[in-house]
Amino acid sequence: MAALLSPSLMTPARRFVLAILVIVLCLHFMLSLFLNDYHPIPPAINSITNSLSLVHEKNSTLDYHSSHNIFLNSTTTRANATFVLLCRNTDINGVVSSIQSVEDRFNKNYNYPWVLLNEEPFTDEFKERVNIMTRSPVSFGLIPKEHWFQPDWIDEGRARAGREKMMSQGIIYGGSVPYRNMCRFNSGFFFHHELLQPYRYYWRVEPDVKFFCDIPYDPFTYMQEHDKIYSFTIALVEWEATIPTFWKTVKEFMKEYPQYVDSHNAKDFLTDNGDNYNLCHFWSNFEIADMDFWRGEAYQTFFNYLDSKGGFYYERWGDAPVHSIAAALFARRDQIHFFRDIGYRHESLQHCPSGDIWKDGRCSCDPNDTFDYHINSCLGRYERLFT
Ligand SMILES: Nc1nc2c(ncn2[C@@H]2O[C@H](COP(=O)(O)OP(=O)(O)OP(=O)(O)O)[C@@H](O)[C@H]2O)c(=O)[nH]1
Ligand SMILES: [Mg+2]
Repeated sequence: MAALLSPSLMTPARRFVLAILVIVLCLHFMLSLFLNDYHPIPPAINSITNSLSLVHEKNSTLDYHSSHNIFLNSTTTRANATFVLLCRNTDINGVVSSIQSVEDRFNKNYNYPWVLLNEEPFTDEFKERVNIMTRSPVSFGLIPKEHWFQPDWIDEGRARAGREKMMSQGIIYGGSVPYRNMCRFNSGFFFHHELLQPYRYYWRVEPDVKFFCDIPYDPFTYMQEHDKIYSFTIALVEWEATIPTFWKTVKEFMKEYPQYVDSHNAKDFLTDNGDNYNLCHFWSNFEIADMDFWRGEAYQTFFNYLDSKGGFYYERWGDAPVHSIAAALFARRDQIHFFRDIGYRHESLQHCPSGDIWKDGRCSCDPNDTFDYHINSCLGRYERLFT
């Protein structure tokens, strides 16, 4: 530089280049002093460098799974997985709030896609409000009529009598046909939707749910690497009046198809004396699970058997006991997983971790406010399967 500036070497051309350089430098200095949003590097180049550093960061991160004291290199191997959210256009505020919670605590670092499903077309306004919440791809799907509405072979007179009886018992959603459509769809059809065909694992999200803690590893790859097929955060007892003939039907199924019942099953989670149903189930508004299990022969035969009895409409069979009983009977007990480190709330129950998990996860919930060992919780029963 000193040689360049030496007067003997200062030709007019060099003086011109030097003057331009000084002007550019002064301009840059003044702009960065006075303009807050001044970017010397164009944003497009910035975003390329950012994503390069993100890739680098992701590949070099070893994730700590605190509830199991293990390290997982989960970001280098991504799972074939997606979020699934069933909702109506009117659910938009709750949908946006749930997506924000998932993105902030987990998915902003992983960018798993979202699939939203509805039996009516989503409006443009709905789509716009969802799209701005995430950098991940979002697909909006319409549910085929035959996967949603009450089938013609259901005896509507009998179904109406069932609804009226439940209304008189004060059962929540007891008189609702849409609620029954939803339970049947979540039990037997969502994983057949064309938008879900490319995927194996899903994470179910509902409007207005909250994730309390950072999730600094990939639960999908955790499921895959540990051969899990179903996972939960809250386990509880079902309202018996919604499923009066359900367990009887399950027992008939087991008698007719004993080949589907796994020899290392979790039946002890469901029954106290080997015969009764204790009403325990996993709360299915949160699920991370393997759709290949639902698509497999055992579950398909089970769902068709249940459906043929009409209990989704004559009673009010929920997808939670249906999924839970299938996972507990047709899989090995060690293929079900409790995500102790995922702090989660769906009104009006929550699971809040405690101790180091709570601290490391920067959980925003009160660790004393957790359903885990409440009188109506079935977590203790689940844990006893492994002791
Ligand atoms: N598209 C659509 N989605 C529905 C309908 N009914 C329920 N859902 C969705 O199905 C899921 C379960 O329904 P919820 O109403 O939350 O049922 P719940 O969790 O048993 O009861 P809540 O205590 O009301 O949350 C949610 O994701 C809802 O958005 C419906 O008629 N159409
Ligand atoms: Mg709900």
